[in-house]
Amino acid sequence: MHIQQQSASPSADRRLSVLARHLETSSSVAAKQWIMAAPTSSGTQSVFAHIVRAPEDPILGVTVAYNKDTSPVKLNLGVGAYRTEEGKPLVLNVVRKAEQQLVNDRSRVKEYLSITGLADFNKLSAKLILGADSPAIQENRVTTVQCLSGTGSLRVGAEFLARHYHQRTIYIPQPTWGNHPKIFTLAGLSVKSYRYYDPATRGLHFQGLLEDLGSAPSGAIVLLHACAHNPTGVDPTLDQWEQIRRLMRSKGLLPFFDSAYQGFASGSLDTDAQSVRMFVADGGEVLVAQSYAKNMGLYGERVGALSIVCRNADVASRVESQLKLVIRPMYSNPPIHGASIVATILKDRNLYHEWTLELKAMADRIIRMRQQLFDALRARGTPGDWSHIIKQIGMFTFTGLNKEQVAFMTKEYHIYMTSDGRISMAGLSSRTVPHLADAIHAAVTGARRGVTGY
Ligand code: PLA
Repeated sequence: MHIQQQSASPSADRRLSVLARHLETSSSVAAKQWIMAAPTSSGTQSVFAHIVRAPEDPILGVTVAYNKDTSPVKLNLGVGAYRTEEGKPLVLNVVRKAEQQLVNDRSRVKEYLSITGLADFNKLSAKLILGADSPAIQENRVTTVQCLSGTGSLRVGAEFLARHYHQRTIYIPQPTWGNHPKIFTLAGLSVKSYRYYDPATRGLHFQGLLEDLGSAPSGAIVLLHACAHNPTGVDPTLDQWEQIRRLMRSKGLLPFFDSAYQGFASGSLDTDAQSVRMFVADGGEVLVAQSYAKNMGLYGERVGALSIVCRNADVASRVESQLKLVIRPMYSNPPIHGASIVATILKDRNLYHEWTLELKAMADRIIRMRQQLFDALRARGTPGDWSHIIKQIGMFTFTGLNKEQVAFMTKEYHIYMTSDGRISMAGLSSRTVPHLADAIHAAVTGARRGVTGY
């Protein structure tokens, strides 16, 4: 109706007929079908009839498949989401307490936040990642905006860079989190990769990394995982970080840190922020995307922050003014609830302390799962060196299992994981380790399934 009304105007008619002529002269059948299905025709076919079904997301699609499986022994080790020993999602006690405080406070209202989000949350988030005594914060040269978790923070940072930074190429590690290339490409950056993981050693391809960054064009952006590299679980040592920093600064490469697991790798918030702090300490410019999905268990609340550390306060405030122009047409302003939970916890000494204990308990449970899985494979005499399971860090083990072996484990054992052989250690428990070890053993030895359930 709306379109018919529009086409009543002579100029709209002209545009439509030009378009129709253009399509008619092209030999494409699809184009002719498009005309047939135009809203002015009386046909009953959907205007979306040409749309092809998209594949499921490689990570989130694993959960879709898992949900359809009716087996009582099914196990979801796909998405990185923390589970308790009982296999249940966990809401931190400290989060419950903060939420209770928020609910009890009748003075709280539901007004819009500003475009940049909750001011307290932003200040406290910058302190959390850069350190309470960070000179960059004291000198007011950090601008922080509240964003929609880690993904949203990466996207806002990428949109800003595509619009305002002179070099539009970003280097991402090979491999990396599957959403990185999509986020950066859609923001308008050109994505290249640098060598990161060496399947032969199941460790860092440090030489390759230095060579690739060494030959990147001056000023290029480099995506770095602050800690707990996803999917490999392989992080540079502090000494290697220092070499990466020197190389990047000497070539004027711009670091963009993705910090999705602060506190989850080592159990310490400060230890896991060392890589970022090293780059900020040299006075150079840095972007950091933070997520509270994992370390505060706020997955669905979508709480995160983007900080841009600039050379001086004046640049930082101009950068912030432009970040607002990026955010406003995307989602106007961020949601209030999750950021209020985080701010409540971060600004209260007792709640903060309680949080660090709960975080450490989650990290420790993941580390225990590594040891148990390693021991279980050793006990079964599973061929291969599985020491990478205990050497890798963070939420995931990059097992080295191939696509066929993963498909076998899903079909025969109802174990769901991403096809690159990544397993979420946080989804395991002492109860399910034997089942997983049986499945890996069978996949590796090519044996048929002999065990039922666990
Ligand atoms: N960056 C990295 C390196 C991640 O692994 C993830 C999440 C994010 C950013 C984004 O998280 P957020 O937007 O929820 O804050 N990766 C998960 C989930 C845990 C996912 O794929 O969305 C994963 O299973 O890899």
